[in-house]
Amino acid sequence: MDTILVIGAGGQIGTVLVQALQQKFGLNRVVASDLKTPQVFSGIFETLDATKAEAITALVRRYEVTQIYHLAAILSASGEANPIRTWELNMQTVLNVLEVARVEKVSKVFIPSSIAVFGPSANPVNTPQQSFLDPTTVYGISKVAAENWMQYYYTKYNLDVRSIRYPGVISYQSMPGGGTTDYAVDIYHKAVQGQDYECFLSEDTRLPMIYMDDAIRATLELMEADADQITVRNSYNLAGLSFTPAEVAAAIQHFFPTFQTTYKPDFRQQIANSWPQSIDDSAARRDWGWKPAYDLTRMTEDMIHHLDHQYHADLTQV
Ligand code: NAD
Ligand code: AKB
Repeated sequence: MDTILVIGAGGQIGTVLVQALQQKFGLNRVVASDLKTPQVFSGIFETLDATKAEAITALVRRYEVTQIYHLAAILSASGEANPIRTWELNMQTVLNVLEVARVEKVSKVFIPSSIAVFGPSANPVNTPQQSFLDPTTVYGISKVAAENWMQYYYTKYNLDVRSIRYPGVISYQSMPGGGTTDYAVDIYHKAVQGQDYECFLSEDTRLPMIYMDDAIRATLELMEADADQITVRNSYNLAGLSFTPAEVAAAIQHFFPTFQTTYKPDFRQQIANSWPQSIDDSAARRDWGWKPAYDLTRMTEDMIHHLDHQYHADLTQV
């Protein structure tokens, strides 16, 4: 029976992934951990600073952990405010997780990468799995280094470490934590609250995105795949959908015809300009059968449905 440790469980992806893992493995088989202690939580939660390897080891031993999902990181936009701290946190936590997993014989590890590994040298349209990686952010640099460390631990120690280069993740369940793609969540919240939106990217900035349901399903499918199906051991390209701010605003206007978006690009525009517009994920499709389920229309319907319910329910409680 597997026991799962999730590190960075309180973040945008962790909040949703923990629930999916609890459903799959059982409430008592998932140990959620984060620097921040949640106010309300169902299941096992442990406060953990993943920069401390001995603290990870203690949890792995106490709960006899067999799988680790390591989600703690500082993302692209926040990372530029403090590059050295971002490098130190992103690298130290990844190295700690890999080394603890090796020493403690953890059977599977998941560490996400990002489309942020790509930079100006990669072909921006249908960006291939194998591209020259010259990221412009410290976040992207740390993800490229993490990918190389994952490949190293697999090749040298046969550690079963798996990874996905997530596009920007869009969710109603949790808020994003300091990325360049965050606008694509914020815009829905504003629309559902009856407010207009000022976007920090230009209207024609096309970026790869993915709906949270697809991102979680991809993660679980990759982790369930037989080890001999996994031919990419640094990180798999993954595509969900691609759109511009103007396109998502138009999709929202279908539900809220008076909704207006204005555009005031800031420093995040340069980051977005260095990233792909769309992703070639043929290796993930071939190796473990990846196929996204959500397009822009279906995602918009689902986001608005859930956010409407959240805000409506909040209002009735006031
Ligand atoms: P997030 O910023 O929302 O959450 C990160 C969590 O890590 C936070 O809850 C934070 O408290 C925790 N954390 C920070 N430092 C820690 C430490 N020292 N020890 C333990 N926990 C610590 O991030 P997210 O959006 O959920 O992303 C999760 C992972 O997925 C990251 O590796 C990120 O790079 C990757 N990713 C996310 C996206 C996206 O759009 N959300 C896209 C590509 C890749
Ligand atoms: C960010 O914008 O930094 C993240 C990512 C794509 O890695 N959402």
